[in-house]
Amino acid sequence: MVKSPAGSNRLRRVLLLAVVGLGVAAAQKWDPACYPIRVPRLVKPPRIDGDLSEWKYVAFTDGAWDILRVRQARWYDPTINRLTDHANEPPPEDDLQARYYMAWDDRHLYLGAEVKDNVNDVTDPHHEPKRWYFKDAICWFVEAPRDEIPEKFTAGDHAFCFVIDVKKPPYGAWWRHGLPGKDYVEEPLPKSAVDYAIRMNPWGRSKGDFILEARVAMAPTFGTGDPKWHAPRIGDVYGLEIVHTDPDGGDYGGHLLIYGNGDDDSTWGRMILTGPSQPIERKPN
Ligand SMILES: [Ca+2]
Ligand SMILES: [Ca+2]
Ligand SMILES: [Ca+2]
Ligand SMILES: [Ca+2]
Repeated sequence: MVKSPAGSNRLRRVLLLAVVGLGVAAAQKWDPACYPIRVPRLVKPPRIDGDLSEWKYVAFTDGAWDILRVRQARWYDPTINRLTDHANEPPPEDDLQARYYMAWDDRHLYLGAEVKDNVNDVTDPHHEPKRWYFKDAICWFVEAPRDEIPEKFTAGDHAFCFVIDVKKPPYGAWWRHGLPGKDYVEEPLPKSAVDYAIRMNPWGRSKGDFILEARVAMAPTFGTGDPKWHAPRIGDVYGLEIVHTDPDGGDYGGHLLIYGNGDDDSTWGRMILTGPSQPIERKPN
């Protein structure tokens, strides 16, 4: 079939727009290699008591996150990164804002968060132990070690999820992970492998605010997954995504996804275990 000149011009325009569109999409694609997450080794193990002050200044953090900052991130997808509106909501930055901290030593991964939240919500009308994402929770998704293969909770993928419930129910520290030959294993983190503390309203500002301080033993968790995992050493590369859920009275509610796009571990950030870091130095003037 011979196309008319008008038809072929139209076709050229459509093709050109498609190519430009693909170019924009490619330019905006999230490349975890562009944002290395350097997690320092701690010289002195912290006390797990809901106060991060003894280690937060020598840990990894990249400052405060809220939906406005996440919206500018390359991995942002409005269908999964969201806040909810149940009327009478505060401004978006007061609905959920958090600083996350991470560090490691020979045995443990240390996880911390300082969070401003308007409502503490840990009730779920259809509760199941594995439904941390229907409650206020922070979950660190870690692939240990990182590889370039897209996988969803196969052996080597781990999610350490903390429900912000001061009653610390049996599902309060949850472990979604993969075992060789078995994906999406859901179970509580073994008590012997985890220690955590939650302090509510630490700044006298909002009853929804909290500090979470946790440590997870690596050998009994990472050691069950990818056979390539070994005891942590400086230079090891893991995958990392943080998922922070915030229903605030709704059902499936707010989600901040940091450093990744969901369960596909090839979208997770590149986390590098480094040697100890020094606190920020402040000059006399
Ligand atoms: Ca502490
Ligand atoms: Ca909130
Ligand atoms: Ca992978
Ligand atoms: Ca909340």
